[in-house]
Amino acid sequence: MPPDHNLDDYVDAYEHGHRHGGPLRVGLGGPVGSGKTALAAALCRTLGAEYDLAVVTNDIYTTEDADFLRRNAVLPDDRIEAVQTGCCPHTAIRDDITANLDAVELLEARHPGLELVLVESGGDNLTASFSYGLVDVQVFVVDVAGGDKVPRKGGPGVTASDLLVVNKTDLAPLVGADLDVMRRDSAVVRGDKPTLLISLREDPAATEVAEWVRAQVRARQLQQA
Ligand SMILES: Nc1nc2c(ncn2[C@@H]2O[C@H](COP(=O)(O)OP(=O)(O)O)[C@@H](O)[C@H]2O)c(=O)[nH]1
Ligand SMILES: [Mg+2]
Repeated sequence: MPPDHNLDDYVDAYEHGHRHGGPLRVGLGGPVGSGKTALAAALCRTLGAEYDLAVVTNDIYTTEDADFLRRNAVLPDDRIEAVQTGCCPHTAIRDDITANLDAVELLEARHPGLELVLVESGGDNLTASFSYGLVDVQVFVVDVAGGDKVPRKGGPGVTASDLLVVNKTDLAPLVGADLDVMRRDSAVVRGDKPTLLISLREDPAATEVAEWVRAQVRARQLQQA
């Protein structure tokens, strides 16, 4: 448990983190526009036939991300739940996670064999991170268009997430971002924790991220065996 989490997180993690059975819950966080919904869609396409899978989306005032996933038919409608936060998106994934827990539990009740739930944050800034009472592991998605200084600037999403994804590498030449700098700075601030530089435009299957998710599912299943 990261040291910067508050007491409520400890209580939540105790109540929910030590759940027996139930799906692996993966948080997808990161700034607006970095590619969280595109990544959720990619993971559904790649892993949807492999795992019993569902998604929770968070939007501030709309259900746009859930609508996008439904329109693109990446999963059946009854496997996609939208939470309308009506407030700062990070509050709903960190401080008052009730609406998100309700959505996850609804999906679990509807699909008793559920193995994997993706929870996409509404997107905020570099400070947004999930409560470990809500998710088991979290992926933080930034993009190359934000500039190659982003990993160096840190923030809990960049430094403490279980996986950092730097998306839109196809745009690097257009925005003058140096991928080697982003790779090196990420390694400095993240230590041993993994970083993947990807382009969902070039690899719509999100192959490497899907492989990381598979490893997390395996780890959870072993833990519970
Ligand atoms: N060029 C490029 N655009 C991308 C890539 N991934 C996502 N996008 C686009 O970036 C925009 C924002 O993506 P979205 O998934 O909605 O971001 P979110 O706000 O983090 O959920 C959309 O127009 C996507 O099509 C990528 O790898 N390369
Ligand atoms: Mg989105």
